[in-house]
Amino acid sequence: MAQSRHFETNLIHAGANPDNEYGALATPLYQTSTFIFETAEQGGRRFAGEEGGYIYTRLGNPTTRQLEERMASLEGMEDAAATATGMGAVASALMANLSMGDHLISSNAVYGCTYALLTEQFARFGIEVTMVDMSDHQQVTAALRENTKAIFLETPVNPNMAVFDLAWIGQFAQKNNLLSFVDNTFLTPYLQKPKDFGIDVVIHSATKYLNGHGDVIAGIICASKEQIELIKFTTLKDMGATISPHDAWLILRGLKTLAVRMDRHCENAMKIATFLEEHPSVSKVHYPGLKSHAAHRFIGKQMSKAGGVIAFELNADYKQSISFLNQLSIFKIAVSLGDAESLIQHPASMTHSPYTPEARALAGISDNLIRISVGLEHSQDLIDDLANSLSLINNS
Ligand code: LCS
Repeated sequence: MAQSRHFETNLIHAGANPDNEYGALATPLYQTSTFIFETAEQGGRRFAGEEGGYIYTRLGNPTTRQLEERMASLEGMEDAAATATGMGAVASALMANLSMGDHLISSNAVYGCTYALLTEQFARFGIEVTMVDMSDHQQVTAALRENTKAIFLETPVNPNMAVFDLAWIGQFAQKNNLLSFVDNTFLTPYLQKPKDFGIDVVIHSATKYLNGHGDVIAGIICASKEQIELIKFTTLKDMGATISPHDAWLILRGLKTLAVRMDRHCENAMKIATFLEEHPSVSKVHYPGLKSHAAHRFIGKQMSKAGGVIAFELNADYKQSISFLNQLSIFKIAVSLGDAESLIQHPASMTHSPYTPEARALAGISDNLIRISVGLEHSQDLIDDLANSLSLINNS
């Protein structure tokens, strides 16, 4: 039934309520590492998979389960697996499906630690990765090999807000029998549902908008029942990036306001992007909500709105860019995104420092690129803060 309800209702109600004999409105928090078996035989049956029921929180927990069912419903997928971190989600999902000798096609612009995982860690395990500009479909096609198993991307890209054509990528993957993975962290299922374009596995850093309050590190993977079972009973079980039930509980609380928060993030971001685009100290603004953005045509088709992250380039050298950050007062200099507080950071020296300078240049991450995560403060206060700091650039 929940499937036919609206997204905003599912944010609050989707997924079975864990045991709730007292009728608590909020999801009960099962802060327990293990579960008591009534008899030794019952323990054996649960381990053998002959009987349902919980065993040990690394393998499953009722509070976590509600988060998984809710997120699966929101992404329109059959099932989900919650993880300790977003990187735990990326690594568990990919490593459950790739083995030594397999080949992966990835976008050349991805979050810095994802880049390190794909280039440094995967190389140690004999998994080959080709990184391409995913807006160039010829490059994607040319990267295909006999041993290509999967394709991975973020859209919009962290940090430079490039957008890729999910319908084309979904079809390309299906035609070539590849498993497709999309990191949907920047938009959340409220603004973009990769499943609608035939994508197989959707990944999130739940640290960001899903939780939304800057107090949790977590991740989630949404996919078919079969795929989630594979991930849960291989990489997640044996490598152990399992979420804490307390973090799952906090994310369930944060999710209830996702739609209202995202609307405000998008509204504020649009005003700030417009302000930045008109400012003489800013040479380029990367925000798909702006008509000037190369992928503006995807708004209203692939993604309903452009989200709350903006990247921009200053007409300034490195020293001036750093001084611009240091002069801000409401914007906090911090990595991460998706919180109530507006955050600002310098990708080349912070989130994307695992890249070599050459790889950064290829991925379009210049040294004067600044990324902001627009928070929920009043937009005028944010614009005033930016205007004040920008006015000091030429004097620094
Ligand atoms: N995927 C994307 C798109 C991300 O932006 C991040 C983290 C991750 C995965 C990993 O998630 P985590 O393990 O941190 O929960 N992005 C960060 C960023 O841009 N600044 O700090 C972390």
